[in-house]
Order: sequence, then structure tokens, then C-alpha cells
Amino acid sequence: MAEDYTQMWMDLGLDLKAHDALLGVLGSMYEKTFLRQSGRPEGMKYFDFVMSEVHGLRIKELMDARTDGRKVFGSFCVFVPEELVLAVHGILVGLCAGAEFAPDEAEKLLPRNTCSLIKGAFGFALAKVCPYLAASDVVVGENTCDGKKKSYEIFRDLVNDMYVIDLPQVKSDIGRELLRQEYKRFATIVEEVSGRKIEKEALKKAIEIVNAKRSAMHRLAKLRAADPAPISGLDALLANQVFFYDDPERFTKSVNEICDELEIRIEKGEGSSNKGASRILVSGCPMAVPNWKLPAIIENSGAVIVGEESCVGERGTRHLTSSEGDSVDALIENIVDRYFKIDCAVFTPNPSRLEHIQEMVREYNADGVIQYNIQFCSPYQIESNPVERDLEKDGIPVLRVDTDYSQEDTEQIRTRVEAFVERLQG
Ligand code: BJ8
Repeated sequence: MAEDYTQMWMDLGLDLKAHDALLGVLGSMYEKTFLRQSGRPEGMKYFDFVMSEVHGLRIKELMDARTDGRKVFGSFCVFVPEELVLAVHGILVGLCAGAEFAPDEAEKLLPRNTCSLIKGAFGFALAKVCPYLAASDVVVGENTCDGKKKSYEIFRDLVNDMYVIDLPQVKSDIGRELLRQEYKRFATIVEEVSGRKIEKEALKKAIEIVNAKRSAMHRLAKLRAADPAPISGLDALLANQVFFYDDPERFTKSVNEICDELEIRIEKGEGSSNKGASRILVSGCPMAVPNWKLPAIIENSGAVIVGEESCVGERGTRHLTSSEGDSVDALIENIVDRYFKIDCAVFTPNPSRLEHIQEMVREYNADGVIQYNIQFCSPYQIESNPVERDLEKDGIPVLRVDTDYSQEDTEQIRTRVEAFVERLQG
């Protein structure tokens, strides 16, 4: 990091010693995982810079925005509509939950058998090492899985302010109506917090900004169908992760620049991996920064990841929101339509997720699917069985990996992944 941000971190109430330790580990993980890859697109330098400043410059931008009267909303889920936050000139950021930190402290508040993502969020908060959390005026939770729903009851004591959106569990008319009511309630909350009214033009503009960001990710996703894949799965995952932190318009521009570069690479037949390398689709739980264990193992085994069926991936970015409508209410209806399509495993039944995986396999020419489940995540672990059965029935090989954020099982997973890649090369 170019500047010294110590004072800013102190003002945010971070534990400087613990935070320094975290940055040290993050820096060396990043170097080993990303910078040592060969054949990276030049445009990834932007993401290297963003990551080097993820607790520095970006946090300073958030603090400057707060000084200018803007409000920062933190979240853990793609069901929190960024469009409504942007419409009141607010900023939505993803909160740290991708690594194990202070697990003993977290386990004083949570059962041992809680998923790593929830435990990670608690660990970061309790150890005071997440500047995004400290910089958030409000944390927006959501009633998705039981783990999140119940843990937010405790998490609210660790944050400045907390608001929870209730979510349906069934894709029915009643379910849609619940989501509509909840997004309307959320709209009034963002108005109260920001002191601004949501105006039609501002909401339209916000929808367009978020659509542009998602469209850039669609463009990137489609380019990965080429053989050789023009970008590694690790770098594409990084773009999906930065999606949650960066200024949306700057992010869109940077992703589109990478896509321009990738188009030229494809024309020249250049790629991040060898032509004919085994192509893998990763499907399952979200991978937040710095959860890179499984993708690094997959790509170090000679395969290339060509898509992520994940909330940090295509499940999160897939659909656009219509910006057609004559009133704020009409635009909120469009937002409800868009978000109601997200096929998180907390929904029952959830057939569109399987259909989406099959579609992605076809579209990105994947040879096999690796299902990624965070241990103790019942929705995705349980859904894995029928998904695996149906994919294998279609002749699509599947490997299921259930793991947590620790590194203890790395070698065991590596052995299984290597055997799977051999099966694909069959
Ligand atoms: S829309 S996937 S981001 S809830 S891993 S905490 S599900 S026990 S993160 Fe998610 Fe929203 Fe759904 Fe997406 Fe629970 Fe599972 Fe833990 Fe999870």
C-alpha cells in the first residue's frame, strides 16, 4: 500500500496488530495464488492494484464519501438490492467473511458446527479486522439459511446498526409478494438512513449502473467459452469477488477493458491454460475473498475453471433489471422480478438451479462439475445429491468437495481433484 492508513484504521476502531497480521497473510496468499500464474491478461493489473488497496484506498474512498454525507451499507448476500442503495446516493459493499479469523472467539457465540462463512464474519467482527464492517453505517442482513437468520440476532450487537430483510423460501405468488413487501420496506429504510427520497430518475440510473456492471460480467463469462480459455478461473473469480467492493462504474470500465484484451487473445488463440485442458465448472456456495483454496487446487492440477455457478459468480450476476417504468413503484416491481429469480439453495424446491448448471456446462463447454459445499451448509450440501445424480445421468462427471476455510484438508482435496481431472481426460 502506497499510503500510510494507520490513522484511518485507528479511527475505525480496528485492532492494528491483528489487522497487520491479516494483511500480511493476505498479501502472501495473493502473491502465491495470483501473481505466480503465467499468461495473465495485462488488465488484471487493475485487480492486483485493487487488492493491494482493498483495506486502504477503497476504505479511504468510503470514508471520504461518508464525510460528503453518503451512507455505506454492508451486506453478506446478493439478495440485498444495490439499486435501491445507489438510488439514495448510498454505497453497498460486501463484508469480510471469506477466511477463518479468531475462530475460538467466534465459537464462544456460535455452535462449532456453524458454516465457515458465518463463523468467518463473526471472527472478523470480533477481532476488529474488517474495515468494511467498521465503515458501514448499516449492516443489512437477510433471512436466508437458518445459520444466517439466527446468527444475525447476535451479530447485531457487534455492529453500528443492523437491519434484516425477510426473504421467502418458496417461489410462489405469496413468496413474490413477501419479497415485494420487504423490498418496499427496505426502500423506506434506505430513505430514512440517507435522508433522501428515492426518485424515479435516480432509481432508473441506479438500475442502469448495476445492469452495466452485471453485463460486463456476462461479457467476461461468455469469453471463457473459448479453448484455450483466455483467462484463468482464479482471475475470473477475483473479478467476481471485487464486484462486491469496488466503485460500480469504475469496475464496469475495468472489466470491459479486460474483455477487449481477451477478445484479441482469443483471435490469436492465446490463453491462460493449454488448449485442450480439462474444463471445469464450479458450482455451489459463494467464495468470498480470500477463499481461493479449491480454485487454486483445481488450476494447479492442470485444469481450467470456465465458470462459477455461485453467488460470487453467475448466480449473483445473471439477470438484469428492466429500467422501463413510469414510477418508483413500477421500478421496484422490476427489481422484485429480477431478484426473485435468484436460485439460492434456501428455496424449496429449487429446480432452476440444476437447469442453470446444465446450461452453463453446455455454454462454457465444461467437461465436468466440481460441487463446492461449505461444511455445515445444509441447503447446498443437501441439494448436492440430486444435482449430482441428475448431472451424472446426463453424462456430466461430478466431484463433490465439502470443506471449510482451514488448510488442513488441502492435500486430501488435491488428490481427489487430480484423480477427477484424470477421469475427465480419460
Ligand atoms: S443468495 S447462497 S449469498 S444466502 S454457506 S451462510 S447458505 S450455511 S451464503 Fe448465500 Fe445469499 Fe443464498 Fe447467495 Fe448459509 Fe450456506 Fe453458510 Fe451461506
